[in-house]
Amino acid sequence: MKITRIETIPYSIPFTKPLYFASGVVTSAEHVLVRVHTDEGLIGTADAPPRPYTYGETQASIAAAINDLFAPGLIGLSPLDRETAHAHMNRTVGNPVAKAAVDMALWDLVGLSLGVSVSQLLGGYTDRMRVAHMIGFSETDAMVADALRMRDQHGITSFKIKVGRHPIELDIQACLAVRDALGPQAELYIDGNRGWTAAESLRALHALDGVGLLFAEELCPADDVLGRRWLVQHSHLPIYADESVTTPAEVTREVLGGAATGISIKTARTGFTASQRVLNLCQGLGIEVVMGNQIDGQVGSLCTATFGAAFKATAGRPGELSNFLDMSNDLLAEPLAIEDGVLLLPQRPGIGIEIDEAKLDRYRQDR
Ligand code: MUC
Ligand code: MG
Repeated sequence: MKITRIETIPYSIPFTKPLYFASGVVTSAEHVLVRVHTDEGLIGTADAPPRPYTYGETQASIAAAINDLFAPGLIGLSPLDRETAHAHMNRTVGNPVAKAAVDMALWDLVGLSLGVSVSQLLGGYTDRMRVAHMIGFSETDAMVADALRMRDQHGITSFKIKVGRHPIELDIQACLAVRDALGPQAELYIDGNRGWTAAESLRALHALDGVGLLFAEELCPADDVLGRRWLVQHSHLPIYADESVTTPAEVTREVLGGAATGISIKTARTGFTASQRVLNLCQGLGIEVVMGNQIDGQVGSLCTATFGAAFKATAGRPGELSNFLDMSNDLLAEPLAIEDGVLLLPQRPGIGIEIDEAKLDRYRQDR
């Protein structure tokens, strides 16, 4: 089987409830659907969500990187030639989301051609993941209402609260209120998206002492090299790295530099191949991981769950899989569902992505 062409389809689906966080806001899913076509008629599919405030990529740059830089070297390869495909793509620096989407679409093709689910190919640990929901910035009452809605409608009991605002008391008040509303059983952790200095972060962690947080994610910028190290040394909570760890090398740098004690794995930026390397690295180093979310729609969330369910270490704690619930529509023919706090993987070959062509036609921006 040979790759014959790659389609990059920009689309836009509005969110019903925008997500606000310290580094930006997402009001509509302006993503790129990536389809890798083959001479046997099989099509590998994945999604690329541009996050300019995190990786510098845009919808247009993702399409250009794939069409102009990657496709010429990928056409003619077999989907099994993944290492060759990566060697070619890695001649271009950066562009993690564009590379990840191609990688996942190739894995999709491998699964489709074998008639096996990619999750089973990767590790096959389980067919489901518990779900953690991300609570974006809002008035405290609205943040509490969001948590209660997710608990009552979807059985979710694990929550990541966005922090990183000024004054820090805004976030402290919100965290206290969410804990108060959900009770002691709920799992809570925070994510600062680099919004605070190291000193502000430590002050907030002390003030949040009674909230019973599990860990804190990316509180200050990756460039605050010594500040991050100081925070890890002084924090009583594990400090997870997210947007500072877009490659296995960056994971090594952050962890060995003493700047992080846990890692968020996002398939949207490391696909399946590099996510596996990140996971193996973390297991070798003896540090914990969480399956993060790049504010994915259903296609991206299915990719996250595909990887997360494949391994004991990633399936062991709830993955961030619920952002799509706040979108007005999506592209899957068979929508994902979260019930009793669990997302079940579809039992289909490949990643299991079946695009509803009518929906794609409605939301695509290139026609
Ligand atoms: C997260 O975990 O940070 C927000 C920005 C981004 O790049 O990812 C999301 C969620
Ligand atoms: Mg994060």
